[in-house]
Amino acid sequence: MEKQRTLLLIKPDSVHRGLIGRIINRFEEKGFNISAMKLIWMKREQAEDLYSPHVGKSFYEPTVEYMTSSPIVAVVVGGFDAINQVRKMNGATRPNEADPGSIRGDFGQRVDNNCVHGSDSLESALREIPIFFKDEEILDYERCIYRWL
Ligand code: IDP
Ligand code: MG
Repeated sequence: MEKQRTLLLIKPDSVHRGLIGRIINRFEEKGFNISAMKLIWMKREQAEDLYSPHVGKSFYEPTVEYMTSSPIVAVVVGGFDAINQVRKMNGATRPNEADPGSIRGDFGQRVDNNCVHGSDSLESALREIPIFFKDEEILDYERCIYRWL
């Protein structure tokens, strides 16, 4: 198993509902590193770039509108098998199909307000992270002198 970095977004509905801390907490409890984090109001170009694989689908434009409608938190989560683990912890795309215990399963109801985003593959993570972070904004825990985990 290899260490990976993945993009987690805490979507507008979650920020609005005061769930930032509880969502971050799940990944901290799991032992993942928060390698970068910022509260931003996503620009339209960023949302279009993020969802470019979905251009032409019926939900593309509403999703771009939703993601730019109010602030979000962008996070780089790092750790072993982080890409798949974060997707699992986020839960199925449709919150009504997401398992209880997952973020979408516990906090969401509708697919168009589904709480979080997680990169779906290594290729996606490598494409998505730079939409939000410069290389130097992503911290390397391997450099820490003291290790607690
Ligand atoms: P994912 O976020 O679980 O990777 P994707 O299929 O990549 O799911 O879809 C991207 C986002 O587009 C979803 O998280 C959701 O916000 C939105 N979306 C996907 N399918 C629908 C739909 O059928 N109706 C409305 N919004 C959708
Ligand atoms: Mg996706």
